[in-house]
Amino acid sequence: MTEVQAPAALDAVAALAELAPVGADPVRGGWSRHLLDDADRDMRAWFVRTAESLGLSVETDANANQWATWAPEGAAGRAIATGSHLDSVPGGGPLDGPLGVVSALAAVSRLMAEGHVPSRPIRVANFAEEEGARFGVPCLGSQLLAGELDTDRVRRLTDVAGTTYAEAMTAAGHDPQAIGRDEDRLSDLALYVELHVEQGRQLEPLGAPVGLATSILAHGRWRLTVAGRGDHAGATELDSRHDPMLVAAAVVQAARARALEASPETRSRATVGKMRIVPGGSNAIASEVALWLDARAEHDPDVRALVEAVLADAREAATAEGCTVEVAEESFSTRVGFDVPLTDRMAAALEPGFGEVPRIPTGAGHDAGILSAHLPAAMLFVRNPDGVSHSPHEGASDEDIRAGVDALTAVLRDLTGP
Ligand code: HGY
Ligand code: MN
Ligand code: MN
Ligand code: MN
Repeated sequence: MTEVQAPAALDAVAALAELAPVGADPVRGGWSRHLLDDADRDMRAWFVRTAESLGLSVETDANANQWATWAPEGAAGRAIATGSHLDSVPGGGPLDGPLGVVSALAAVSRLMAEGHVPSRPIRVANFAEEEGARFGVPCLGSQLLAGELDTDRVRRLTDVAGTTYAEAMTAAGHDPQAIGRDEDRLSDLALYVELHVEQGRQLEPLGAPVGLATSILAHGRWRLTVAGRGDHAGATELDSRHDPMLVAAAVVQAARARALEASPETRSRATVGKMRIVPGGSNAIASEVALWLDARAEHDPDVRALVEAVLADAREAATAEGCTVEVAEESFSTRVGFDVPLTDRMAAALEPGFGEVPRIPTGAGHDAGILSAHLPAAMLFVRNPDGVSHSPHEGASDEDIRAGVDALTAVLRDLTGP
């Protein structure tokens, strides 16, 4: 009788190199992979191909999240879930997202190769639109799955080209009417562990290749639309202008000033990283400016207070310039404290290989944060020597990437042990 051979274990560094051409952005630098665009579809196709080559069964749920399952004979009960996302911010780095998915597939393949028999199924997830770069709402796939969003509102979300979420889903062969809380899938999961590249520089000074997450700052996004009067840059006297760019500039300044005022106790931070100027001509006073405020702080009320302070400054600046401001909250994510018993268990599983693993907070949002309200969730971070993320310069050494896979393998082995 011939034995069925497990496929060779997947090497995470090689897999990331394979993904490098997908969505490489020649204009911004880095990578742009947004929900169901060509790059995202190529990433998704890679996920299916790679998972199937390892013998996993792949399905896409109603919210466009992908799942690859390893459920050999003997695996029973609720599944252990791991993974991350394959989409990116505009011009992002190579690891924010893909590292967690690639490492999860690599860890599963390692367990297969060593002949591990999991007591429970292991599911590897690729969550849709984690960055919210196309439709404005971060962790869109996991939030929909968890029933955190108004599905009518989601169907109407539009991208820059005016395509709605419903249209984009339909075009890609998904049924937009089927989105929303997925009770069966959610109740089938025992817990979720997400590996992610570190964002910020806490592990490097500690000399640690991996860390465990403690918490995520409360955070949200607000769109401010400032309307003024478009006019000629040369012919319009200064005292008769209603220039929304002046208001926008005041908002950018207020974001920094108000966050500084509230720091360091509240760990407040506020950023304007995206702006749309209409009509956007160098010799035209703008008629309208839309700008996006990203605000974060330790606790939910700190974020609310920060946003109110920035908005008060925005309204004052608008009045002074004879402009108007409209505000829309695009998303809000409450503060997350990760599951302590699960994190303790992971620390114990990592101890033999890694010693005492540092525990660090993060200011970045994650699908693990969304899921933590519904099931035990925890995170593993892989050292990022410069701490840079949401930038093409994000990185981790090959050695640390492989250490991350070792760590996730140890965790999954423990969680699915006899
Ligand atoms: O914006 C964020 O925190 C994220 O990386 N989704
Ligand atoms: Mn990110
Ligand atoms: Mn991420
Ligand atoms: Mn002219």
